[in-house]
Amino acid sequence: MTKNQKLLKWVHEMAELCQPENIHWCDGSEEEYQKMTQLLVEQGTFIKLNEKKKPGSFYARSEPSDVARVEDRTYVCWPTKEESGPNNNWKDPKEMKEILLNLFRGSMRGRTMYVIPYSMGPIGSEISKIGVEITDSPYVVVNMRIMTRIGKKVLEVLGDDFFVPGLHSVGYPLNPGQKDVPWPCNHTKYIVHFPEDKSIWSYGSGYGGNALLGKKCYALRIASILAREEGWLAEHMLIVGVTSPEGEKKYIAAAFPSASGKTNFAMLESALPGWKVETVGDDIAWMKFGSDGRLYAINPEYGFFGVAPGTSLKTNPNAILTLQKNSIFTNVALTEDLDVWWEGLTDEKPNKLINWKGEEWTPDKNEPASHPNARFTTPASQCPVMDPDWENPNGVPISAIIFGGRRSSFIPLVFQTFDWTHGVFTGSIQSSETTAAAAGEVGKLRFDPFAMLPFCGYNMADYFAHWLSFKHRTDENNLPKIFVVNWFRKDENGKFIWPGYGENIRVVKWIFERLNDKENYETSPLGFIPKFNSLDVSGLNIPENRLRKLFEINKEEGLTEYERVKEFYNTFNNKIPKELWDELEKMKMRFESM
Ligand code: SAT
Ligand code: MN
Repeated sequence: MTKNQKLLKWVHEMAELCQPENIHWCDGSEEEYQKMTQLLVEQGTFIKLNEKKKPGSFYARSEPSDVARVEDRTYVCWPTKEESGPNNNWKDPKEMKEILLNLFRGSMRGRTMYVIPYSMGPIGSEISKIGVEITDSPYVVVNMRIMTRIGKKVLEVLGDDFFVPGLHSVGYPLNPGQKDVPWPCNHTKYIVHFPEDKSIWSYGSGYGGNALLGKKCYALRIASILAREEGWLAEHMLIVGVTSPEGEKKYIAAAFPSASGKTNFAMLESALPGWKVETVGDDIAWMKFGSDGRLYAINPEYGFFGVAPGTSLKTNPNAILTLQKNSIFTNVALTEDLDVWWEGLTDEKPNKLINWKGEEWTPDKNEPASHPNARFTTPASQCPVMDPDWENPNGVPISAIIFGGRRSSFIPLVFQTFDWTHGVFTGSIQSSETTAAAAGEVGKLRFDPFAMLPFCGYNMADYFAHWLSFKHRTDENNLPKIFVVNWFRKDENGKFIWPGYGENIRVVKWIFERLNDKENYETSPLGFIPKFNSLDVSGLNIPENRLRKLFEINKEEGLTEYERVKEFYNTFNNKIPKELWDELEKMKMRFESM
């Protein structure tokens, strides 16, 4: 199994604490997966889907209160609150450990404790990192097997080295003879990170990023801490390879908040002939310097945990092709012939469904049949447009970074920032309207710098400084150029102006041309925007006044934004780097002289 003393000791101690009935070390084999999915079917957590429609696939419904990440229950416990920053919930680590020890004591009674060794990134790659998740949820095990590389091979590579320990319990112990429920969880939830020992403790939820600890907890929160220590970047970004009709290829990374179209962008089917997009990753990028001084990115994940509603052959055909088999669907709707359905999958709604709550549903019902944060878990290797280099252990060279948010107004369809410092400033003030990926209000504008607000494992002011420092780590010419996009701008009637999806390639094309120094821009107070007629809108039939509206930049809104940002920066107790304050003043002056 393993001779790693730290691992053996930790598993032993956690078993003493949680008191499971059995311990199972996951080997990651196909046979083990079969057994576990079978067990989940017997327990009522999984329904096996129609083998003809979705071979090897399963359907799960969560408890209606456990449907998304719980940001207000997520903590990063540095020794001081200052180190965690205003962007994280905080408690004194000793106090928090006490709380958790009490919750975890006996929390796995009557259950099996699974030990999942996993690798974020190709097993054995220099850039990859290893974690071990202990969980009492077989649902988590089978999802982790799709989302990360797990099992025996990981232990072999780990040897005696460092790993990130992550303890997870659904917090639903079983008394002798007590019947289990399909989705065990607990009303009390804690998702906690301890930077000092790089450990993760997650209690009470079985859903997504709360429970699959390799994803947000490790690959973003803990990894962002490691990245600062070691001089690299762990980011909430998709990665794509873009090839022009001339056969030139460039890689682009893009940060968007959760449930804002990263998976769609990552698998984009170009609406412009000759342009091709290939997928490296859809959610997380780890970027490190190569020997040539450029930034290279890997996707540390192995699968996609994508938002189902809105995904269709029209909006994202490659995702639909990916999820045809060996997939897990959570909180979508179930059809009469045991297939899955969600809002937007087909124009016509099925006559009869079982909704995500397990109730009969007909189209006249006034509520969606699937939960807005319903998800598919599906292997990346099944995606027909995976980039040939998606598992390259050295990563792919990044030429551009895009920041995107949901903004109904103010932010134009696309602009390029003036330089690295201005780009970092722009990332630091990125804002977006909230989505169903996190529990809480939807559609509320909030600052979400670098789309990392819920995922940065330390004070974001220090994170901004870390980003700024990259200018001094290499020649600035080696660094990716930084852009901003906004697909979500609305007209007076609240309708989206830009068609989005496959048409977004037009924006990518403009970015691509900018990277080749084409004179296709003009200067605005926000940055370089497309010169009129330089964005390829051939065949789109958007009237000129609507096109202009996509790029409208308003002085008053700019000055309001200035005040918003000032207030935001002031929440960081004088920690915001002076360079960013200077950028803010420069932005103000540009708007004033409009
Ligand atoms: O539940 S997850 O955290 O994996 C999805 C997301 O919020 O991006
Ligand atoms: Mn995400």
